[in-house]
Amino acid sequence: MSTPTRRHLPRHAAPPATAADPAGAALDAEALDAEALDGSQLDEPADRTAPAPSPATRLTFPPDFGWGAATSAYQIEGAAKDDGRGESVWDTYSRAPGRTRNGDTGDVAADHYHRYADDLDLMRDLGLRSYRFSISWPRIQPDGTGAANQRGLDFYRRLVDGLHERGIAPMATLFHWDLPQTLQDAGGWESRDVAYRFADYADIVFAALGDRVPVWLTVNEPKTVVQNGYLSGHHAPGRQDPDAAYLVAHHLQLAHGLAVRALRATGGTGRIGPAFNLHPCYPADDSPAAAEAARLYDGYENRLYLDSALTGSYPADVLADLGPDSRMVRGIRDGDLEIISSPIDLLAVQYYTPLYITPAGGTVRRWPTSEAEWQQIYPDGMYDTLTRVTRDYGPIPLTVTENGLPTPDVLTPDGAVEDSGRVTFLRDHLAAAHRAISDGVPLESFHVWSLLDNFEWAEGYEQRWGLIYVDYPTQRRVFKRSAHWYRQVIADNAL
Ligand code: IFM
Repeated sequence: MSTPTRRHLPRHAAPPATAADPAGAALDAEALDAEALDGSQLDEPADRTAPAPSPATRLTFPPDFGWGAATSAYQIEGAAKDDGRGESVWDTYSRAPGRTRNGDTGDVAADHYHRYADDLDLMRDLGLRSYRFSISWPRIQPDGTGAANQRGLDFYRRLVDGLHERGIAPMATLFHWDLPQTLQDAGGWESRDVAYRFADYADIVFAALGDRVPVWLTVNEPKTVVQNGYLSGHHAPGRQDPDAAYLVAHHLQLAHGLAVRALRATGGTGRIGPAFNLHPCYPADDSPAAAEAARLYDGYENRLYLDSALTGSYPADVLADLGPDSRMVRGIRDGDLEIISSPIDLLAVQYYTPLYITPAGGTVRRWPTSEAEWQQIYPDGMYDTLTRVTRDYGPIPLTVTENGLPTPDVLTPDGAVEDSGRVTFLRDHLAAAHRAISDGVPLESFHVWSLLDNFEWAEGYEQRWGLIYVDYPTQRRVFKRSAHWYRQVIADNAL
């Protein structure tokens, strides 16, 4: 490996308070020039008392726009030991002392596995047209290999059928981080073989559900696995090994490509693509050094994944920075990039925060953060991200599969949850998405993260990301103000 760069510096060793963004540790250390950091503004939308927009000023979305919400298996299902489910890396990680806030685990979560029928009714009441969920690999193959566990498949069949019965289009993610522990014990994503095991698992799922799921997503946020799982170590499997991290990136990309090919081999009509969390990387100042640093940062944050999947090559600057002796570069075999860049039908984009890169390659904050301190609230970043993808990679259909924030939600005695900060956030980000559509971005759907409050990984249950409040002791669900607002947006097809 070449001389360690900023991506390999020990800042990743400090556990940041983020679940999804690798720059969190650096943000902590370098936020001294931040402008407004307390986030209290989030519950004070600028136009709280403003009248609703008149029909003339409304932002109308394209007909058939896919209004949606998203979840993932480990974060909501619970039922950790039901119906033959095996252990995943997140069972292991969250049960280890000190890994998650308050020692929280996904053992029960929002108990969606048992309450899915009621949750489907809530989705219908919300007016959803699309529901993005993930399939738990250890429910389908408890040990990550071999015969399918029929009871696991049956659960997803019931879920998918229930969606169709309610007129909601299923969008299924194959991997949202819950790798079977047995495969982790065999090397996890550092092992090339696991990418092939993933393709076997995908085969099983396609055979069982391929006729009922119109859109498949392969790997959710490979970058988060790389950066949080293998650089900072505050996600499963809890490693801090930069050299391993980028080999993992390659194998996750390979797994994506193999799953695309597996779907094509079925001859089915389903569409498929990857789900990338993209962070616009802006220079923190006007200096050439900041521009150069932002360029490389963008390579690690975005182009590593976009270029390989969409153009069939890894970015040269990132490969040069990793160096010829890095495990990743040595791990790339002939033909891998052809597999990784197998033609896809759509690209899923997840946008949460911008990053501002200093000349030294660190990060600074420019905007208020949400309760997730890694998340700066910057709606224009949604516009920049969507238009950048279209500009740089062509008019591939896009779906936003995650966008949202945690807010300090409280259930009042009269049964209301006033999350006005979420309403403001979603309105502003949807307006930015609308502007991108107006400027030619082929965005076909938008999924709020998240449908329900859920297990926010290392943050446990403390952060609430849902449109729907979950009272964990009783598992009662309550529409937050944002859910009522979103229902109206969907009904109007307009902001
Ligand atoms: O909860 C996560 C999700 O699992 C992946 N994307 C980011 C969300 C918020 O951190």
